[in-house]
Amino acid sequence: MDFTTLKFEAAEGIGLVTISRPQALNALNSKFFEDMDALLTELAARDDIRVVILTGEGKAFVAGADISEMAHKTKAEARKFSFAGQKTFRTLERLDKPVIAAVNGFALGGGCELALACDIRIASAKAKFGQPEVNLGLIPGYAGTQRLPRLIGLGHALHLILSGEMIGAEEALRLGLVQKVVEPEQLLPAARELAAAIAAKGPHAVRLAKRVIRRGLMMDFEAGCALEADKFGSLFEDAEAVEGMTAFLEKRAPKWPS
Ligand code: CO8
Repeated sequence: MDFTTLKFEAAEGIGLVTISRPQALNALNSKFFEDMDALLTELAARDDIRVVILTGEGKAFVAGADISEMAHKTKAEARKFSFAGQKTFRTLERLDKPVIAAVNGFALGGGCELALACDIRIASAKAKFGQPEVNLGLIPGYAGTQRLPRLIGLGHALHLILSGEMIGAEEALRLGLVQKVVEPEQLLPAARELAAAIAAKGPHAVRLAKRVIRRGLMMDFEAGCALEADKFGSLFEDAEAVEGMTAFLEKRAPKWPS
């Protein structure tokens, strides 16, 4: 597929998506959402891809929504733009394969929100995070107000969103906004290593674990536990779990059924 704002390659079960508009610090414009929607449709259909890595080209992961495109919108257009972006990020979040954000630089505004919609975030020591919308007289519009407090807690989310403060990778790690910080040259190797480790696990189990965690978070505790028990049980009709447990008992590595 041919994209203007994205580069995409796939090998050994891992899809690497690079947001590529470095002249504008990968700011998210309408074309990005068009490209991303098409890529997500392809990723959902690709059984050969088990894990996806998302990163940015140049010195930014994504420096936010494209302010030059956003500045002249009417109320109705801005609302539509916000909904459309939320829908794309929700599709990304619901993708039936884990997505690792490899945050190489600025992850601001919509860029931080994009990282939040991924499943796991690894940051370069040079990465910077923030929700600077209040500096522009705005609030987050791609569900940052909803995902950030769920990830790092109410107090830290209010602090970041109300102050617009930019924080470094180590502080993001301390807050639980990212799961790991590595030297810049180690970012893609570390993301690939994690992706390969996940890709080597039982594919059905990985898909279900993500689904149960994500759906469970939207439910009350009892309903989430019921969902877990139901999916746990369903795995026992699955050749994959039979192979996984048999391999353990036979002291050998599992060979997952295709
Ligand atoms: N939109 C458009 N262009 C951008 C953006 C952006 N978000 N960020 C950077 N650029 C452009 C700059 O204008 C500049 O272009 P040019 O070379 O043509 O002047 C180029 O990228 C390089 O940027 P800088 O020269 O500013 O680079 P610096 O290293 O000096 O600064 C910063 C880097 C600190 C990241 C700085 O560029 C900056 O502050 N950028 C804006 C960050 C920001 O405010 N982001 C939040 C945007 S609002 C948002 O994301 C809301 C999301 C919800 C939308 C909901 C739909 C309605």
